[in-house]
Amino acid sequence: MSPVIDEKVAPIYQEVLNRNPGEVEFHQAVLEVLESLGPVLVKYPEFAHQKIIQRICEPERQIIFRVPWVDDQNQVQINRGFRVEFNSALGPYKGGLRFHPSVYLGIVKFLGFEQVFKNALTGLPIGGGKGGSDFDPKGRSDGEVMRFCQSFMTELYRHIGEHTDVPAGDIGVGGREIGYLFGQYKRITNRWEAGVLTGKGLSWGGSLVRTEATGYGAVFFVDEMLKVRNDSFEGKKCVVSGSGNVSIYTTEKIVQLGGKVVASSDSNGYIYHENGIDLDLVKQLKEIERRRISDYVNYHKDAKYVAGGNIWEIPCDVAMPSATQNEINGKDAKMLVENGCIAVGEGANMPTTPEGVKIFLDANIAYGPGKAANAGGVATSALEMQQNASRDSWTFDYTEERLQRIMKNIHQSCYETAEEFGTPGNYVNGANCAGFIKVAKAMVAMGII
Ligand code: NDP
Ligand code: 2IT
Repeated sequence: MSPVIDEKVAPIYQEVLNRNPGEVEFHQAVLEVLESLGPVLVKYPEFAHQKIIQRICEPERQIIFRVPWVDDQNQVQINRGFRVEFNSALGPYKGGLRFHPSVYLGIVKFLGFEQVFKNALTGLPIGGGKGGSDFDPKGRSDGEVMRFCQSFMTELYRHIGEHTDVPAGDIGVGGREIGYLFGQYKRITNRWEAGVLTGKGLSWGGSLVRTEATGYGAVFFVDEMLKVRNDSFEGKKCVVSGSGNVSIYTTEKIVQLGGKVVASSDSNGYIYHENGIDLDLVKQLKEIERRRISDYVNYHKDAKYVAGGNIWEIPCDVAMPSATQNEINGKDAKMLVENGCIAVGEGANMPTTPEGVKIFLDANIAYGPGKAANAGGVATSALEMQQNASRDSWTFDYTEERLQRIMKNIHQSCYETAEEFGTPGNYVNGANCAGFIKVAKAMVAMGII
């Protein structure tokens, strides 16, 4: 059954539209959550009296700042930096930084809003926030990226801290950027404060499994959904979009669980390799040499590259969108379902449009929304914070086991909550209601703040 917004909630959504004009991705993320909440207000009338939904939709703090830097041609460049500290009911603000030319307030707010519920679902003590910049790292030298990161942190440092706000990576922000950001924070504050950022290098406070965590976690989540249907990854043909951090480690774990990944992409096109993607090559091209996915076919003559192609045209059993928001539209979703796709697990944040979500739900396939399926990344960030706080570091196997247990628990809580509110099998409702209730109860306990 496709969702309809409850009459008590509809005016709240209207108010969000009025107060945040033009922020279409934020509107989309809010509507998706609000559509699930009608039955929650019936069970918890105090949430309405306390105006919890209205308060949750308004970020606690939004910071927008100038980021000036000098490029390799000695030209002054100016970017815009953002940090939206959305909700700290459950812990310090926690969420990634995105460096991509499309970044503006509406993107940062949609990501920050979703992060609040995602982080609640992990069961760990983290609030929600997100940040980033319209800086485009593509084609920039290491020196340019370093100078940009230093300028960005020269403003950001005053707003963050291990007990206040703990940023990490997202699109365009990986280990290299976290290193430059941490170095500048340390220099400005004269504090070696490991817990201020996550995704750090392994020799200076980072956690094993953080690099792999989002992809591995998303596959663990889909595996749980498949188990409910007495199925598994064994022998499944899978399509994983993107070729960045999330995509690479999603592919790695699918193969470990007996599946085959036949396609990979970037914003220019996709590659199709019937025999299964050569992941070592993708890692070399993307993680080390920072090249385009099109170069893959120079090394594998039996693979094909489709410039500007739509990866969702490829028939598959399991689809795992792992690139960006709204990468699967209604037409793509219809195609996937018609081609026999039985499960979709979102490694990316909000990769499916509302029309697409409706098609997946109506088709009754196993559909795991991003805020549940990709929570393994931020959960492992919280494990990194735990290790930092106790000045300890855990083994790979122990950390991965913790991640797998967290993903199992998230799946179970979404599954049971969907049932409790009368929509069995609907992980969208399950994730939205379970995450919301956890944050809402903490907000009620803390009074009107
Ligand atoms: P990366 O920067 O490592 O990789 C991003 C990948 O997605 C690249 O292949 C990129 O292609 C592609 N992509 C990015 N933007 C677009 C676009 N506008 N159109 C088409 N393709 C695009 O980022 P991550 O792998 O870290 O992030 C991928 C997704 O996962 C994002 O939605 C992110 O929010 C989400 N996520 C990430 C987590 C993490 O821990 N890193 C945790 C949870 C969710 P190109 O190189 O051509 O731009
Ligand atoms: O969207 C996400 O959950 C992330 N980009 C990871 C955030 C984090 O703090 O690890």
